[in-house]
Amino acid sequence: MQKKVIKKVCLLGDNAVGKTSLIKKYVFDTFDDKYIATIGTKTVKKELLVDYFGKELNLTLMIWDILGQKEYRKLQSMSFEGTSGALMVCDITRPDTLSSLEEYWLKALKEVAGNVPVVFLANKCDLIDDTKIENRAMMEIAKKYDANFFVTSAKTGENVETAFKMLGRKIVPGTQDTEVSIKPAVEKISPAEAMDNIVAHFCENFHQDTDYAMSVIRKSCEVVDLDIRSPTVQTMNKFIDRLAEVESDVLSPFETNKNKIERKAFLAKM
Ligand code: G3D
Ligand code: MG
Repeated sequence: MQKKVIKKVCLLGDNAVGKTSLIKKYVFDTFDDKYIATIGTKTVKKELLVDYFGKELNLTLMIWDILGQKEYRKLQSMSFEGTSGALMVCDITRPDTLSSLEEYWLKALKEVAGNVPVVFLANKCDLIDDTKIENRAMMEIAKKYDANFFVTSAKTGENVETAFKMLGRKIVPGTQDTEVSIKPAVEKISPAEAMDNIVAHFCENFHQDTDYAMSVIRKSCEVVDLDIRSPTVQTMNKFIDRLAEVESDVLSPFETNKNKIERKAFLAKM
């Protein structure tokens, strides 16, 4: 039987960089030359096939189109909840939209969703004469966040499908390039931050019901005698092992192990 997975992804970036247009092109294969104001958030579904251990995996992307105006921070944060990855979009004709990805969007995403894979897009590459962002600048930022970047055009369709597919591959365990962090590797985190990341990672992967996931967290803390106010490496290690035990009942051995490794990676950042 073909394995099926549903994942939520977001497109982030300043107003008018082309987020809505990219989604329209990818999902409906159309492009409007007129401005399509995004009101609130909208979700569209797209199924794709990704390679999973040499087999085809049916991945359904729930694609969230998010309002780019920075004043709408609360609405944006609500939309980031439970996202498995994001396309970070800038407009190749406006350099400020690239700096904004690092200064605003990546931070906002991480606050809510933790370390999730991202792919950078320099959109509107059909506007060759107005290009103001060099490939080198895109390469630098992508390298810093251990991610890929693509030059795209929602108008011509260039690299649009490739970019979405790449994100799909990154968010599915067992496919290439899954070990991606949106945090620069050099940055250190506190034990509390590590714990926060571990808990968020568990909630995101274990169960759609956060309350239920949190009850498992509380119980697991008790079992391994972990004091949430002063977690130590030893207790957090035991805690992660305990979470893996719980997860092994519902997830495959591969996914259980992958989650365990990703959670232990947070400890390594301390
Ligand atoms: P947003 O959802 O990020 O806010 P939109 O952006 O998708 O609404 O696009 C904003 C404007 O950029 C629209 O044009 C849209 O047609 C244009 N656009 C989006 N992607 C591309 C692209 O790849 N190439 C070109 N040439 N234009 C693009 P207007 O003119 O209405 O502002
Ligand atoms: Mg829009």
